[in-house]
Amino acid sequence: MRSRDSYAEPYRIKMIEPIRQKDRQAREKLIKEAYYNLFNLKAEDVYIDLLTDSGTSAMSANQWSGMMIGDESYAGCDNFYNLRDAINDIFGYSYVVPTHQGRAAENILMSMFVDEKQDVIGNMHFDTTEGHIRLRKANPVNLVINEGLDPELDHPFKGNINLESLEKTLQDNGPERAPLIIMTVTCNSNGGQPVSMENMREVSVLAKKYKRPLIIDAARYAENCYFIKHRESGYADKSIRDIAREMFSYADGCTMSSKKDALVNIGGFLAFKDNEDWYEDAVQIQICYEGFRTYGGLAGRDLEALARGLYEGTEEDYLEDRIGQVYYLGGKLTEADVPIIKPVGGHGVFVDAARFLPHLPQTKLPAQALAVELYREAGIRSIELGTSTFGYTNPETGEEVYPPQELVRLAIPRRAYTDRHMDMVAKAFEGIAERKSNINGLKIIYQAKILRHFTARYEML
Ligand code: P70
Repeated sequence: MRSRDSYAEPYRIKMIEPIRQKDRQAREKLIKEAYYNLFNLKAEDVYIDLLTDSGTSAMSANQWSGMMIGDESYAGCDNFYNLRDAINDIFGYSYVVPTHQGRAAENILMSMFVDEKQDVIGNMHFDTTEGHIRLRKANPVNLVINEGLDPELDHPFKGNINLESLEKTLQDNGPERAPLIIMTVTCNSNGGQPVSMENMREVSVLAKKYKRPLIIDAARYAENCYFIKHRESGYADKSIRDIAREMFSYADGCTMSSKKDALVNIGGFLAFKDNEDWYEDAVQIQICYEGFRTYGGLAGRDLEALARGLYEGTEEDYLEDRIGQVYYLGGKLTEADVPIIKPVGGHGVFVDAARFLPHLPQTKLPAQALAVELYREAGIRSIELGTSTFGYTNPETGEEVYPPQELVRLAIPRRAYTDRHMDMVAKAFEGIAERKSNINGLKIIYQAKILRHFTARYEML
């Protein structure tokens, strides 16, 4: 990776959106009224919004001009064919099912393959994927390598799946128990950590041996390809596009939330390499939930922005600047002694709240407490990836199940903020560090049965 001070952003800014920081008193009031759930805040009350990198990117002039040639025909619009050609070109997949966003593609996929009591194996499913698996009364099984769960360990591919555990699970659970393998690239839940090409290749060997479909969750595939190029031997001289082509050749299909690496504000798709029967099955469900096969819940203009964004997302100078900015923030936080997951991932910096607030046990929701403090300190919005998001109450025993990590994710939107915004984030952490022993934690006072973190209410302890 080139040093960040040897180049500047490979774009200039033509349109801006004002943001303002409310004063501390106002922030205290607003977060209290939001029941300490950052999802409940109005965007205008947020100064720097690192809630998600999903759908928050700045589109290019090229994408905006594409929006003007949206063909809004119900059936067979031009833009669908442009999208299909782009996916065919970049991923090598022939059958494309557009959806309104990634989770809709997951819904179609799970409806096709997953039944009650089955195990859906993956490196580490993201929360919406887990939600869809649980909605079908099946179990998400995460088999990421042990190194992937050690926040302090520097390992180049912490998103890899443990191949021995994978083979054992496939052996023990016949196809009727474990219908599907999903590889999430990069692996969001443990810090935007990449999967190596070697690991993907070996997973595909096992998938073929045990005759299970292998599907890639491609939300951040381009960032994953960037890491392969820079960390895996034999790929330094290959283009991101060549690397992507190879990676997707190992799988049978993919789901994609296009709101990430395809640089659009809305959109997703499900694609299959060559299985026409799967495609026709998927279209049946798509028509019920999303729309006709050539638009799938998106306007023609959205399909066009997506087709163009897919190409832009694989450009080398864009990716270098994008990941360079994430590393810039990671470096600033490390200088400030804030414990973060190492190495820094592709789409954000993940702060280890358990180590930052060691006096708070998991029952006091340290990661949610830190996310709240970041808003109180500087109006910065982040997201908790800890007990609120991944813990749950076991419906059979009523017991609280705790996840292995307590993280606060600072997800960086693409092409939207400058390094000076990142400086402000690091400064906010310095402010919190000075008074962190006074942070007492939170408790949940309301929760939904599934994906509770979106709507939970909290009380300060
Ligand atoms: C995020 C968002 C979405 C996602 C993902 C992977 C690897 C599928 C999806 C679903 C979701 C989010 C979470 C909390 C707050 C805001 C947004 N990830 N697979 O930020 O895609 O959102 O398009 O339905 O990361 O990581 P979609």
